[in-house]
Amino acid sequence: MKDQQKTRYGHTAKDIAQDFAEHLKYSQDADMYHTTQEGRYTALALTVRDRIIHQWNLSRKTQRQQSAKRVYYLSLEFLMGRAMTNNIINLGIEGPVREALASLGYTYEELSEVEPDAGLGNGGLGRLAACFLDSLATLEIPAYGYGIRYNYGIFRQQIKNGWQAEQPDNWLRDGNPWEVLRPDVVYPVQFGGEVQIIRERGKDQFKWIGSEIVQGIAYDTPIIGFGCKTVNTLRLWSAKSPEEFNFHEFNDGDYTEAVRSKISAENLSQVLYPNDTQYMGKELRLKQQYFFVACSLADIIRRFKRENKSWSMLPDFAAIQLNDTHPSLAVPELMRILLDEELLDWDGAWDITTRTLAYTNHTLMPEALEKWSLPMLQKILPRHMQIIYEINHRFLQQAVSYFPLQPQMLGKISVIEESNPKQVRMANLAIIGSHSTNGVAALHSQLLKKQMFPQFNLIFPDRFNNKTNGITQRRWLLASNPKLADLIKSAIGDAWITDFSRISDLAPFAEDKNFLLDFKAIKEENKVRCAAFLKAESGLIINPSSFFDVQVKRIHEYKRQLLNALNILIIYNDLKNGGEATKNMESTTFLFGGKAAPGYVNAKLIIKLINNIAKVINADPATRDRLAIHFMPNYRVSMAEIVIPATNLSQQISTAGTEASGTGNMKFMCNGALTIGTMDGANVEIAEEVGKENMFIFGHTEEQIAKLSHTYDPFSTVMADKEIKKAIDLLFSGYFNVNEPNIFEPLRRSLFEEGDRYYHFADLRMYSEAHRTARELYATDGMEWNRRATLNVASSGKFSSDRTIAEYANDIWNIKACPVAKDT
Ligand code: DL6
Repeated sequence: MKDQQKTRYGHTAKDIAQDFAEHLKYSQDADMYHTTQEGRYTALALTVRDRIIHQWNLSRKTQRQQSAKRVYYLSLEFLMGRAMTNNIINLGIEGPVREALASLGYTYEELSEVEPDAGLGNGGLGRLAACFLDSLATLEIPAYGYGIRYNYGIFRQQIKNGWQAEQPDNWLRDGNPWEVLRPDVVYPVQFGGEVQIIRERGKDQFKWIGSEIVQGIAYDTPIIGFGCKTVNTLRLWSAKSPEEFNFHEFNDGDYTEAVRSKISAENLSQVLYPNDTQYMGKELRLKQQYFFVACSLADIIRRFKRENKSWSMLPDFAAIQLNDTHPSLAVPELMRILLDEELLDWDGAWDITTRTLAYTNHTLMPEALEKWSLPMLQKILPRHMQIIYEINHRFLQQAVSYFPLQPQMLGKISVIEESNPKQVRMANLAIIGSHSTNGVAALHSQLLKKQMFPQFNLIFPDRFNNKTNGITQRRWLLASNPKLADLIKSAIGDAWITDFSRISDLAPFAEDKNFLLDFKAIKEENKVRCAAFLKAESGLIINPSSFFDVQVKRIHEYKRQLLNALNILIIYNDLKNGGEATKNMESTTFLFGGKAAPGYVNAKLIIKLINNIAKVINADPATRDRLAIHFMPNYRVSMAEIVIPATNLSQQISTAGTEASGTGNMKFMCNGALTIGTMDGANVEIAEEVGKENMFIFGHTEEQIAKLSHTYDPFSTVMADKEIKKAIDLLFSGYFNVNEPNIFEPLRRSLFEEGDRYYHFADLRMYSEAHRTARELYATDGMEWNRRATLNVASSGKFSSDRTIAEYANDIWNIKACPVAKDT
């Protein structure tokens, strides 16, 4: 190895220190007068990146030389969080990096905290995509993530007078050392215009002539496998105007108009839409979807063409997974490429398309199902609309035989909804145009077949399958809870880092008193770390020795933060009355965190309600030492990494049948929190793994809710329970909003007049009792609490995204590992 290379490859502290100093000087031009923490962070990031680049190169070369099949994960969201710690851990250089920094007078922690989160996602769906990338690389599966390089990720949340205020997330302001611009990977994407019929190679062919062109340019981020040499790629598209200016307009003196069209093109990748469960029929969003689908497919096809194989072999080289319906324009786009550009016939093109694409559904909320106004889709993508009509026509012809006497069924499964204006149903298109539709937890996948898409399940019984979600134990345990990870390593070794089923070896330690004492001490240290973080970040004063009861996730009525708040009022009333239910309650801190979609009025009001309750209760001398409530502003991946390891009780309390899976529930479990939860989403499988006796399960099941829906009356339910009534009376008495009369009226209306869609009152009594059981166990038998917490960790093996990805690889993608050799 040449000397110059050696610094860049070397993994010793000396090599790293030398490279860091060089980057500080030559990449950052830092000297004694110009030196900032940002500069030092960037120098360290570049030093780490240097140690990735070569292996990245080699990974591409290996996969290419072996003509490997690749997975393409198309997702509008990748909620990556910070890269540095994860990369350092996956490269296995944490020790030398720490030593190198220490030798220069810096700490690893201070520099890693400078990195902004890459918040290119809303919540579970985007974070799942990020965990999947980590697992794909670790399992040595050749893979690309494809998405959009938003200039602004999910908004920064501030709390002003209790209300959520949204601030732009300018995460690229100081540059992004992890990404590499690929100016040679650029594709034109067209919109609008018209479809012409032209005669080509003796046939009439459709040709789409767009009226607007935008270019997609690639930015690549390396994704490093742990304990192997594979480095995969996250390729994000940025929109650029094809010309700097419209010179015609510029020369005519209309400078503003010339700049406007450039800006309009580049608007496409400006900002992530901040909604998770409510689709928005916005034209810009539709254009974003087509933009990233068109660039990604063009890139995939270019790579396939290098293989010089017949088109029918595309599914042997490419498996394209659609992360929700956001990329479902891939169906007509791949058809368009095969029909109009490659001149295949319909049947051949359709066979290739359906064998290449697969679709994951992530929601049971009907309002989250994407539908595009047909006239808008027609205007922006006229050729795609023709293809969608044809797909639908052929599908309905085939479907008619399944419903001989029920023509109304065809209306349900049609891609076109006959409303005014007509709508294009993207989930129907994704199911019809792919070979696999999966849900993300067993219950969810059952409900997809039974409730959401029963007719499709009848027609395509083999298409529906389940892939229970998972999370990467490397970020969510090894990196974020280093002390617990060390304790686990000292007990059972480190095989669990790449084979999480091995975490079950920990189970016997649940009976080992010394282990439990260490386990408890680590939780306490994590609580101290968390309290210090929240104080420094938001000025929150938290008692680190209190019981940490945490609900962190997007704010949504179905997730029932309101149920949690109502139970807090029951506790508060009981404490004030010296009641039995709180007699031996430990001092408890309820922590909430999560963002509300900016246009979601009730979700924003729930944040305000929590903050108002917190303000009043935290100031009440009668309860102050026993009960505290805090809303942690700006919940994000890097905050989760500190809060989750500190949690005692994890709140997973959605109405049964509403949460597709949840993944926070898994992160808490493997960090030794106990769960209070409903039989919803992946909670059901968590209960199967650890046993209900090691959780606090409550509430109606999905089937019970379905039955109850015919008779449920929130008003009489409340009236029948004195404690609940008292809590409700307090809530709507103005006690928490003395100077803000009636602000919570919309919540009252939704709970009573609008029928309490999420059954808060049906479950509140059971919830309150389950919570009391949890509190009492914690207060009276700490050892038993820690025993159960340890069993939770030991039972979390199923919830690794490595397991999920292995199942996708076997059952859907038919893909194998392609190991990359270590460079010599
Ligand atoms: O599959 C990841 C994640 C699930 O764990 C959550 O239960 C689910 O709510 C979330 N879905 C979304 C909604 N997106 N859409 N459409 O974020 O997916």
